[in-house]
Amino acid sequence: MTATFCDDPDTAFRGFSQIDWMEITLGLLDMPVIGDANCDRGLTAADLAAVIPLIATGERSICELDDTDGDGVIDGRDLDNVIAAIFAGGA
Ligand SMILES: [Ca+2]
Ligand SMILES: [Ca+2]
Repeated sequence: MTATFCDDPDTAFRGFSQIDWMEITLGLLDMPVIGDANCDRGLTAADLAAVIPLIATGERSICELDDTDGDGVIDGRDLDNVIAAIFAGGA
């Protein structure tokens, strides 16, 4: 990889700022939502429907945001946490 530097600090600064803004915007869009069992980047009642089969089968969601307490197991505590988070957020 080759680094390219610009002699004009104003141009270099503007270009750098634009890149930073894009990275910040993309970063916000990609923020994980703990309890997002259906991996749609939101926390809604649909996550309840998604987490129940995971409890029954012992499988994990593709995005692995279903384990709300971080114990490595999807169980009733995760279901309770998803319910609490949905009601806390007013969903
Ligand atoms: Ca979701
Ligand atoms: Ca868990």
